[in-house]
Amino acid sequence: MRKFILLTCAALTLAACGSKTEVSTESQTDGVTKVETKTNIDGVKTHAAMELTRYAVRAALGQNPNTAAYVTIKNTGATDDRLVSAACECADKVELHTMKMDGDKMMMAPLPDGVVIKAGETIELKPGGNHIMLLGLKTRPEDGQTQAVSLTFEKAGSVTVEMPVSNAPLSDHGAH
Ligand SMILES: [Cu+2]
Repeated sequence: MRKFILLTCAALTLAACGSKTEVSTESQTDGVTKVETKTNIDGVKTHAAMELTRYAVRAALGQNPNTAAYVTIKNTGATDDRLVSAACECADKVELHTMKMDGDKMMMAPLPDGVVIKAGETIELKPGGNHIMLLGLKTRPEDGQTQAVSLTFEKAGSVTVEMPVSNAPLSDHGAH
């Protein structure tokens, strides 16, 4: 019996060694939003961090049920990461999209695996390129307002950004 108890204790001790701590923080000042997550799994430390700038939502146009959002993301952490998804209370569905040629036409295409951002790298979601697609608008973002949009990264965690809404986001005058 005594032997059995000792074994149980040994198992518990091992389980306690398999430790994981995770600390996430986010901050937003002057058009710069930061999110970072530090994890320590069994002594292996990961520091994932993103800096978000140049974000904007295109104002809903006429009867168009959809619109788009844009952001520049710099991976300031020590690990490669991935923008997995985005979300907005304003829309039924939010997708990450890219633009690609279909014959001689530029078409949008979903990015189901999200967008990889290597450590130190910066990606731009911008008019004419990769973007956040807000589908089936439930509320219609208007020029001059702000709209909360959430981004989720595989390692850095989730962050909600108050994005300015504009008829010409990032001073681009072309239509989405
Ligand atoms: Cu799109």
